[in-house]
Order: sequence, then structure tokens, then C-alpha cells
Amino acid sequence: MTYLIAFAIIFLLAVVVIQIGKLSELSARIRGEEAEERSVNNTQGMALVAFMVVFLIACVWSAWAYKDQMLGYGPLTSASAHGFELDHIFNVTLFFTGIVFIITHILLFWYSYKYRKVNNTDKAMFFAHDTKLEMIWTVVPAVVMTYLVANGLIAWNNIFPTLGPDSKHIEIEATGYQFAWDIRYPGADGKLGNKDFRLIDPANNSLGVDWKDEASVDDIILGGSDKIVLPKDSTIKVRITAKDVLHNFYLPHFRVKMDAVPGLPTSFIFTPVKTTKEFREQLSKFPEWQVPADPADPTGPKKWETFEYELACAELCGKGHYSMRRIVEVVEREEFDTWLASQKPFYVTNIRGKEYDPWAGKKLFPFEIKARANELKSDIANYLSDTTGTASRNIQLKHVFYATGSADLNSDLSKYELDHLVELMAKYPSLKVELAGHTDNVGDAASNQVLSNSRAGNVLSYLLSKGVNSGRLSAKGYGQDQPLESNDSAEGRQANRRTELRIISK
Ligand SMILES: [Cu+2]
Repeated sequence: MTYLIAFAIIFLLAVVVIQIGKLSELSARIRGEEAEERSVNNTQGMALVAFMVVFLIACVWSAWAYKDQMLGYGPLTSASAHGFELDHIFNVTLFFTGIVFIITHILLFWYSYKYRKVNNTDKAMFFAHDTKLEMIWTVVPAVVMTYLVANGLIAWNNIFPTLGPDSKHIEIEATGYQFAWDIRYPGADGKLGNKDFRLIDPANNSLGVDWKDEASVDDIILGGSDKIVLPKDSTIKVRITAKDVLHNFYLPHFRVKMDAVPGLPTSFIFTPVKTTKEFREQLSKFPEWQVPADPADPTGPKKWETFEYELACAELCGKGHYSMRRIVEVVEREEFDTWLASQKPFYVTNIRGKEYDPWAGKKLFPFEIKARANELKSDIANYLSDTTGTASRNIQLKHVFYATGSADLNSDLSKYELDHLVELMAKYPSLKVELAGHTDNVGDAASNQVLSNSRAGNVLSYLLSKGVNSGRLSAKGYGQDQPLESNDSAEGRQANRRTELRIISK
């Protein structure tokens, strides 16, 4: 509504100006055209000069007064290493274009004034051709343009260094779609796994990551609205791509801006040099950032305290375009490493153990072996450090597996758990344990008793073969008599077919 009223006012003003023009034309005819024309020319010439002065002062004043709101000045100096060079180029360009802007405006309005027709004999001066003049206005702009373009090219080459295969940069991937970004981190191996568009499955693999590539299994995918975390002082290469329409990966505070084009990967290299905390401190020195963040809450946090770096899509990509905004947090490298280690790989949470897991039953990954080791370690440590007497002395060896109905250890899969146990026996030299074998209730009780005996016995022999002292180990089969859960379900029976570690003495 406000816009409509504003538009109507402007429209009416234009009508008024046209009508006044028509009126003065009429009065000119009545009063004698020439005298009137000279008077109008005089007034208009002076008005133009006055406008020029006001306009140029307003331009210079507003640029100066609002410079702290613009990227590159005051509080908003660059947060990335290359940003300073880029800002410098903008300043040099602004310097030259500023000179041209002021000179052309002065000439434009000054000539309108100087050559206004006040006498009948007044005539504008003009050259049909002047070689010297042509030379000046060809050579001067050519030299300035060459300087600007050459400087720009040099800066561009600095901003895009060639990263060799042994460069220590972090490569992440940003995939834009309507209306969000998927950000993929390489995980512990530092490598992003392969992708193939033919593997895209909207429900389970929206990026088309190839899980058969071992580099993929520890990749971390941040979707939705998760904060993007980046380390300070590390070179970051962002692979940028899009799945549907054109998007644009824009990190204004880092002077990073690159189109995300479907089917055509682009990239950008940059190094953040200020953590979010440091940038907030930089902002806190300026009065315009010391106001309350929420004007309705004058005692609340200050504007600088709530500042966040952000990722925006800088391409109008549809009606939900605005929602592609994401918060970016820059932290010290150590904090980044801790954060990255705490993120669950996409494969682990969404693919592992599902019917579309290409590694099901074929391979244990280092992260899984490590998790198992930690689990066993903390189970034993819990019991040993317990002073209340409530911790169970029965510890499940959850990852010791046998072939069905047999006592043969599935050594490929079970040996990790048993090797961890060997390490822990060495760590706690006074520990004495019993290996307790249990079965489900399938088959008759007598043969289950035999089976549980030999299962426990096989674990015992494995540990002895690894050098654990025989005086610290014993083995016993309990058959089907001590189920953990009901034998009525398959899951229950699986839980009951187990080997336990009973701690006899600490
Ligand atoms: Cu977009």
C-alpha cells in the first residue's frame, strides 16, 4: 500500500511538472518567445550547476558516512587471506572511476551552464576533428584499463594458487539445491569419496556418493541447517556444484563468490584468518555494532555479540531462495579437529548394515574397530573403578562371533575384540577372568552344554596363543541356562548366544 501511495505521488508530481511546462510555453507565446527563452535558459543553467554541487557533495558525503556499512572498510575488513588483496583492487578501481565520475559530472553540468543561450550570437564551440584530443581520450583510458586488468589478473592468479597433490589443504564440497546446501567433509582420511550421478537415490543417497569407494565411508555430510565449521589459518578448497538450477556459493565476509552450476563443478580456494570470536571483537570497536541486537530488548546482547559469518545463495533460484542462508563458524584448528571427530559419518548412520550397504559382512572399518575397542575398555574400566559395588562383573564380548551351531571362532570378525582383550589384560596385570559360554535354547540342553563349553574353550585358547598367562584365565560353559533375554524371538536368541567375561578378581 505504501508503495502504491508513493508511486501515485510521483506520478502526480510528474503530471504537475508537465502542466507547468505547458503553461510557461503558453505564456512565452504571449510575452514574446525569445526573451522568455533566454530567461528560462539562464535559470536552468544555474539550476543545473546548483544541482551538480549538491549531487557531488551528497555522493562524497554518503560514501564517507556509510563506508563502515560496506565490505572492505572499518568493521567489515576481510576475514580471509586473499580478501585484503581483492579489497585493495576494488579501492584502486574506485579511485580511478571516482576521478572519472567527478570530472565527467563537472564537465556535463558546467558546459550546460556555460553554453546556455542568453544572447542571439551565442554558439557552442565544437571540433570536427582533433588528433591530439582523440589521442588523449584514447590513450589515457587505455593505460588505466590495462593497469586495472593486469592487476586484476595478477590478483586472480594469487587467489587461485595451484594446489599440488601433497598440499595440506582441506577440501570440502558444497552442493546447492532448491533450497539448501549439502556440505560434505572428507572425514579422518582427508579425502572426499567419489560420486556418480547414476547412484543418486533421493531417499538414501541424495548426493550419489559411491560407497564402494573406501574414501567415502568416513565422509561427513552436513544437511539442513547445521552450522558449517571451518578452521582458522587452513587453506580450504570448496568444490561447488548444484543439483537442479543455478545457485551461487557466497561467503561475503571471506570475499568468496562462485556460481554453482549443475553438471559443471567449480571451485574456490580461500584461507579464513579470523575466527568468529576474533571478528566479533573487531566489530565491537565500532559504535554502530555496540547497539542492542534486538531493539525491543535494550539490556540484551549487543549487535557485535550476535554476529555470525554466513553463507548465502547469491543467485535468485526460486521462491525459497532466502532459506539457503547458513551460519558459518570459524574456530581454531584444534577445536575444528575435535568438532570434525565428533561428527558421525553419513555412511555409519545411514548406510552401514542396511540392505544397500556394499560392505555388509565383508569388511570392518578402522572407525568400527576403534569404537569396539573403546567400548570394551570402558566396560572393564567402569567395573574396576566402581566403588559402590553396583557395576556388573559380567562383561559382554559383543563382537565375538561363531559359525551357526559350531564352536569355530569366525576369526576374521572376532579377532579384533579378542585382541583388544589381550591388550587390556596387559594393561591390568592383576585381572583374573572367567570366559563364560552361553547358547540359545535351540537344540537339546546337553548338546548346548557341550557347545558352550567348547566356545568358551576356543576363546581361552586364542587368548593363550596371544601370550596371556594361563593362571589368569579359566573357561566354563553354561549351556542354555542363563538367557539374557527371551528365547522366543530371533533377536532374543541372538543375544543369548554369547561369550561373557566374568571378572573373578581385580
Ligand atoms: Cu540458490
